[in-house]
Amino acid sequence: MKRTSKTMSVLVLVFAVSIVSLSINVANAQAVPEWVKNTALWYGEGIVSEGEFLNMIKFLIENEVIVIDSLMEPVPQAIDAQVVIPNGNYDVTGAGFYSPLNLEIPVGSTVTWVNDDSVPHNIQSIDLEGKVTQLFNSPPLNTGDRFEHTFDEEGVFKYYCSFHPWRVGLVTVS
Ligand SMILES: [Cu+2]
Repeated sequence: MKRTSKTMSVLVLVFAVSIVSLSINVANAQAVPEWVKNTALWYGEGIVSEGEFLNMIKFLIENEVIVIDSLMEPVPQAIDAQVVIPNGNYDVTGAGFYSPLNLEIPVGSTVTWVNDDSVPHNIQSIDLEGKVTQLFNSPPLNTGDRFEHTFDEEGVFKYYCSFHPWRVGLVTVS
């Protein structure tokens, strides 16, 4: 049982390394020394310690058999995010702010606005002075309707509802 779990962790580690590195040096891969192969085998069999196994991985990285080129600049992962137009959003005296009021997302992410209010709203992009821009402009959204926009550039983007212009929200893309 112990042996099986150790073999599994070897597989998981090797898999993780190959995801991170993206580039195993194929030319150098021919030159993997016997002791490295034996260390991997013996670690799987529980003969050598985890420290020795990790030293072997370190050796492969230091000798550029495994080339790690994606650790320095992690690529931001685009996500699917949502902004809710809550019930009571239309009411200027209420607290029905967009939720979240300032959505922070990685570049390339898609935002979906959902109207959970009892009356129609729209989503119009505006500049910092409050003037409508053409970046995204939804049709009127009835209760339950959705509108989405993908943010391909970094920046701070404002929007409002032209029916209820006191409702202003932000999307911060980085
Ligand atoms: Cu509105």
